[in-house]
Amino acid sequence: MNLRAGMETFFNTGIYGITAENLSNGRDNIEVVREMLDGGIKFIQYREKEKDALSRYEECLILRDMIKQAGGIFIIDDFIDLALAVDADGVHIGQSDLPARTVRRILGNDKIIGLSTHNSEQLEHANGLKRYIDYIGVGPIHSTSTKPNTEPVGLTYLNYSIKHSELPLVAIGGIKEQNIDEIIQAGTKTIAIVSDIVTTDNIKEKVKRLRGKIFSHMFD
Ligand code: TZP
Ligand code: MG
Repeated sequence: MNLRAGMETFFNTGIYGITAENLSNGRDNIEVVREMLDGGIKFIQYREKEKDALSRYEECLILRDMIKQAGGIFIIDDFIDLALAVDADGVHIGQSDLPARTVRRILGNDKIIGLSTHNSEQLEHANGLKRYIDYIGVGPIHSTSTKPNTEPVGLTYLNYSIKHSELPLVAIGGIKEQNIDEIIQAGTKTIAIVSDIVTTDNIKEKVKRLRGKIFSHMFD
């Protein structure tokens, strides 16, 4: 299957899981991702800004095999070289990273590229980059200590992006089991959650409950 063309099937299955070992209550990323996969998450992003390159590489080799075996998709935040080195399925980039077109040139045509957006101008720009990118991030919806010093964009921008995005989108930022309903009701099909998942004792059950909420809305 062509990964980019088939991405939406995976993408629209609810929860987009993201690692944060420093929030994982002593568990390593391998253990946390295992639980995420067991709970049914198909899209996993490796986000580790503080570790050294070798630790990231060794960990991602293991994660790549685990995620592949579970039939999931493995995205790396920020590090294009790492994504190529471990043959991940794609990368997620921000507004201050290399231009999407350049990242596409480096990665070739088969890898998935996601781009964070924070306002309507960036969304319009992302629509113009459709040839190069595969999905956009929309957020932070609410302020969050997982990514401090960023302005929340609220439901206003989420609603705007649902209406105007020509690409699949994932909502992110301060989304938790207690406030996920409004995000689902806005029409979001894919929701990224970091702290509310990785800090939880029973990640597998948490993920199942979160996915259940999205699915039950789909069949309302
Ligand atoms: N980008 C925008 S908000 C965010 C990222 C990576 C962090 C979201 O973390 P949490 O804990 O789900 O609020
Ligand atoms: Mg980034």
